[in-house]
Amino acid sequence: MCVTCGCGIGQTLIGGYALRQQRKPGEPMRFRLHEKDALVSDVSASRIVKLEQDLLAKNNVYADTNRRYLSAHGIFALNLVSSPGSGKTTLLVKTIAALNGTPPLAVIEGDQQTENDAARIRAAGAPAIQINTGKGCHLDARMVGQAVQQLNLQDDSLLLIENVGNLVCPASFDLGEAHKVVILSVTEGEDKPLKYPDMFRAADMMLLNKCDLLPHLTFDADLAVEYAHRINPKLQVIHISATSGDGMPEWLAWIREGCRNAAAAKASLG
Ligand SMILES: Nc1nc2c(ncn2[C@@H]2O[C@H](COP(=O)(O)OP(=O)(O)OP(=O)(O)O)[C@@H](O)[C@H]2O)c(=O)[nH]1
Ligand SMILES: [Mg+2]
Repeated sequence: MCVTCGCGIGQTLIGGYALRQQRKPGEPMRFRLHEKDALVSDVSASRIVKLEQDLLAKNNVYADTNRRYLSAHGIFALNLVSSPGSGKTTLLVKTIAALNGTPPLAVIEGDQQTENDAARIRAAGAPAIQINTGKGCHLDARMVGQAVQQLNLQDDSLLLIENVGNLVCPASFDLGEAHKVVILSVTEGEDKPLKYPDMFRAADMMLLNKCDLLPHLTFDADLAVEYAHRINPKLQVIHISATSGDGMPEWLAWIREGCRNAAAAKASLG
């Protein structure tokens, strides 16, 4: 269970397979937050904080394992996070076409339901695995670790992870990625960094997407960037349009540099 929001992971499917359970059959779930669950009624606020810390600590162990695996294989991994519909999959499809196989890449798709996005990625020519989180609202490091095993990634490659569309919970979960990339589209309003600061604090890169629509909107791009920098002064920003291609060269250059660095770090390990 996600104690941040109370969502469940019981229905998670990774490439159509159920997420392996850690508890023994018959053993109760350790965390219950819904009111109907008996365990929750006398859970104190401090206990909930403790449960949340335990959950994130456990996630961090899996994330560290993922990170060690990825760095040992020179794989540059990005975790794309945003509201639903900001253009993550469209950007990935355009990125796959533009990179044209160099470096080799694979995609992990996260959604509550449907294989739609994985199908879009496969149609664009890249291997993809879909994680359906059921009632869950974010990917966690254990899910990603299992998906990585199924994907059979190449050394010195790129791994692109599209998280579940949600500007809240994915901020808290390290997946072992090199960077979180937050996508904010210009139809969402300038104030999103102020309203959802955790996500903009956790990210290293912000893609301000759908900039082709700016002439038709009252969206103030400078103000959105100012708000984002108020939350995270180090946040890099690229103005981009997945449909027109504006900003894509800068985005691709950033990816290629990350891949080069990941491969060089692997080589230096011997
Ligand atoms: N005008 C414009 N539309 C875009 C752009 N990028 C994506 N879209 C549109 O935005 C809609 C949502 O795009 P998706 O790529 O499915 O967004 P997503 O973030 O992957 O959505 P979820 O996976 O559901 O969270 C689609 O209709 C896209 O065509 C863009 O740069 N400009
Ligand atoms: Mg998508």
